[in-house]
Amino acid sequence: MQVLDFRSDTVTRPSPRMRQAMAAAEVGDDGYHEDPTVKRLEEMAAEMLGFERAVYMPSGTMTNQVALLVHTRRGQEVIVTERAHVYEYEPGAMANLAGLSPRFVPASYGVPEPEDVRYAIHDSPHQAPTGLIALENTHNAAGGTVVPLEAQRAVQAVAREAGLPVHLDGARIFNAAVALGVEGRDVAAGFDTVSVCLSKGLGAPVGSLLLGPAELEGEIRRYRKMLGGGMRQAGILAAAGIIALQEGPQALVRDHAMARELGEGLVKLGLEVDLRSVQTNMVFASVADAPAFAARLRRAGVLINAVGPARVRFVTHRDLPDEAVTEALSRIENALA
Ligand code: TLP
Repeated sequence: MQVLDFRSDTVTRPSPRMRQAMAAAEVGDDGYHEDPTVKRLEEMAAEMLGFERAVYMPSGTMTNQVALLVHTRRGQEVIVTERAHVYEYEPGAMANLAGLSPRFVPASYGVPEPEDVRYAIHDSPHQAPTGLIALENTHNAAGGTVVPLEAQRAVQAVAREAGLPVHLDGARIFNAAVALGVEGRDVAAGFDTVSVCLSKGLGAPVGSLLLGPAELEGEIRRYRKMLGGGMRQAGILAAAGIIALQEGPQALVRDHAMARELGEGLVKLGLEVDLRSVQTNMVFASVADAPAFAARLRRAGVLINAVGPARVRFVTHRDLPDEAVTEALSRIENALA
C-alpha cells in the first residue's frame, strides 16, 4: 500500500528534469556572487515578479527573517495577521534574532481590515514604535486562503500613509496567483519586499528568494550571510529552482482541484471542514483529538499534520498520484468506521 502524504507540499521530491538540471548545473562561488546558475535564478525571479533584485536563500524562514532585519531596528513592533507564519512557526526568530514584537491584527480568512491595521500603528513615547507591516498570501494558518489584491492594496495604502514598509510572506504566492487568475507579479505588486518559496508547491528540493529594490540588496546579502545562508556552489540547488519557477505555477491548478475534492469528500464523511476556507491546496478539519486522529490515519496509510489540539491539516501537492484523494477518502472512511 502506497502511503499518501498530505502533511505538506514541502514533502515533494525533485522531478527527473530537476535532477538532470542539477547534475548539469554550471556553478561558481556564490559567496563572490559568481555562481551563474544562482544568478540566472535570481534574475529570472526578479523579472517574473516585477522586482529589481532577488536573493536566493536556503529557506522561507530565512527570507522572512532577513526581510524583518532589513526593514526594522530592535525594539520595534511588526504588524502581522493573527497566526502569521513569520511569528507562529519561525521558532521565535522575530524576537530572538531581530528583537521585535508582533502586534496582531484580526484577519478573517487571512484578510485584515485596513482600519485595524491603521489602529495598530504606534508612534508614541509610551509604546514600541511600529517598524513594518507584514501580510501573508496565501495565508497558511487561515486555511491556505487567498488575500484579494484589493485587500493588499488597502493595507499598502495605510502603510504608505504612515511611511512604513510592507513585506509579503509569499511562500505560496503562486497558489494565490492561480486562485485569483492573475500573474505572480500582480500579487507581488506594491510590497517593498516579498519572500517566495521554491520548495513548497513548486517542487524544488530547497530554496526561497527574497525580492526587493536594488538599494536593499547589499543589506539583504549581509543579513543572509549573518544568518548562515551564504552558500557556495549553490547553483546545484538553484538549477532545480529554475525549473520550479518555469513549470511549477501552472501545475498548482491540479493541487487546488484535489484539495477541493478532498474537502468536499471529508464533509460527506461527516468531518467538520469550513469549505469557504478551502481556496488553494490546503484543507483544515476540526476533530475532537487531533493527535489521535492523525495517528489513526497514519495507521491507514494517510499522513497528515495535527496543527493544534483539535485541528488537522491536509495539503495537496504534485507528488500525490491522481487517485490520491479517492483512495485517501476511502481509507479515512474505513479508519473512522
Ligand atoms: N511552512 C511549513 C511549516 O513551517 C509549517 C508548512 O508545512 O506549511 N511562510 C509560510 C507561509 C510557510 O508556510 C512556510 C513553511 C514558511 C514561510 C517557511 O518556509 P521554510 O520551511 O522554507 O523555512
